[in-house]
Formats: sequence, structure tokens, C-alpha cells
Amino acid sequence: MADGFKDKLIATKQAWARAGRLLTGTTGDPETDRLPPGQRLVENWPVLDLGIQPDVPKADWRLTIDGAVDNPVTWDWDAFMAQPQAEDVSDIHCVTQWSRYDNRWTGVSTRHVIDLVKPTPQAAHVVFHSYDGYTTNVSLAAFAEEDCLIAHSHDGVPIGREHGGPARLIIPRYYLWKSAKWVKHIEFLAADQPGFWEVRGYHNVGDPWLEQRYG
Ligand SMILES: Nc1nc2c(c(=O)[nH]1)N[C@H]1C(S)=C(S)[C@@H](COP(=O)(O)O)O[C@H]1N2
Ligand SMILES: [Mo]
Repeated sequence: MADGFKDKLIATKQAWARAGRLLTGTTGDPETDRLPPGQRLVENWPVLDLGIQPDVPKADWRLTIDGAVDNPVTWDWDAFMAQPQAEDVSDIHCVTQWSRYDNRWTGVSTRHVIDLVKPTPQAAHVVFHSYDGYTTNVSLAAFAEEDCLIAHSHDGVPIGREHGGPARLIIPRYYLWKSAKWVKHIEFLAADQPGFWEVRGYHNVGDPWLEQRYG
């Protein structure tokens, strides 16, 4: 995608944040309201990113997990696939208003990652860095939720390049911009470090039921 298009997309999304686009001013309860406020259900799976979809062959793929941890690791593809495999079914909620139910993800659970790398007592935040230069941040507590995965498959099929394959984060309780596609580096930090959209008007947390679209 041309740089001009990308700049325009970024400018448009920043303008939406400034204008508070799509805000309903209501909140929902995830226990009783499966669809968060202001969302609509879709059957398809839209593609959203900055327009650069990096092609990372599995032979070249590496994932480094480091920062405020006792045991940093770098996995190649075989080492990643040799980790205990987890499966979880969850819903996707994109800040541009669409939601998609019942996505079956397979991959390595973030709880396994935490057990392995052993965050130090100072670690409180996690930043994802991707092969396209994208970054996004979550709290360590959010990262540690039981439904979070570094996923390689969706509904039993390897995740395609357009959706972040060979591997992407899945953080189901937050808007989908927190789920970094093409992940290459997971960094544990003592201090929070807002990511690409978080410094461009999007909420630092991003809970759909609280409609934390912008902030
Ligand atoms: N690496 C990377 N991850 C990313 C993005 C991106 O541009 N680059 N876009 C985010 C946004 S804004 C959304 S809505 C989702 C879209 O995921 P999908 O294309 O699989 O629907 O990816 C998120 N993860
Ligand atoms: Mo998004």
C-alpha cells in the first residue's frame, strides 16, 4: 500500500478519536451482554492493519520474549510449536464497530509464557512489537487472563498472512487493536509504554464493555 494511503488512514482514525466517533455513551456487562455497546455482529472477518502485511516465512520467524523477566527466551518456529498447545474459543470486538463470535484459536497461552519467562516483581506491563513496526501495550494482569494466546491457528486452519500469521496475539477482552498481528517481540516492563494507536488518541486500556474506544 502506498505511503499516502497509509498516512490518510492514520489521519482518519486519529480524527475519529478526536470526534469520539461511534460512542454510545453506555456501558455493558460482559456477563450478560455478549455484544458490547455500539458493536454490530458480522459473519465475515474484516482485515485491518497499517497496510504493510509482512511476509515472514516460518524458517525466518523468531519470537523474543524478554525485558523484566528472569528467563528471557527466543523461539524459532519449531521451539514455539514444541510449547504446550492451548485452545480457546472467544469473540472479537474491533473498535471500528464490528464483532465476530466464536473464533477458535490454537497456540501458546500467555499463562505458559509467564510460567516460563518468570516476570520480575517489578514487571507490570507488556508491550508487543510486530514485524510491520506496530506496537501495542497491555497490563501484565490483562496479559495473564486465561483466554489470551499467541495464536497460530483459527478454526483449525493456520492464520493467514493478512490476519497476522504465522503468529499473532489474541487478547479477547479488549478491542482487537490490542491483538498484535505478526508478533516478533514481547517485552515485559516496569513502566507502561503506550503503543501505536494508544499515542494517537486511542484508549490505553480498550475495554469494549466500558466503551474505552478513545482516551
Ligand atoms: N502488527 C499489527 N497488528 C495489528 C494491527 C497492525 O496494523 N499491525 N492492527 C490492529 C488493528 S487496528 C486491528 S482492528 C486488528 C485487526 O485484525 P484482523 O485484520 O485480523 O481483523 O489487528 C490489530 N493488530
Ligand atoms: Mo482497529
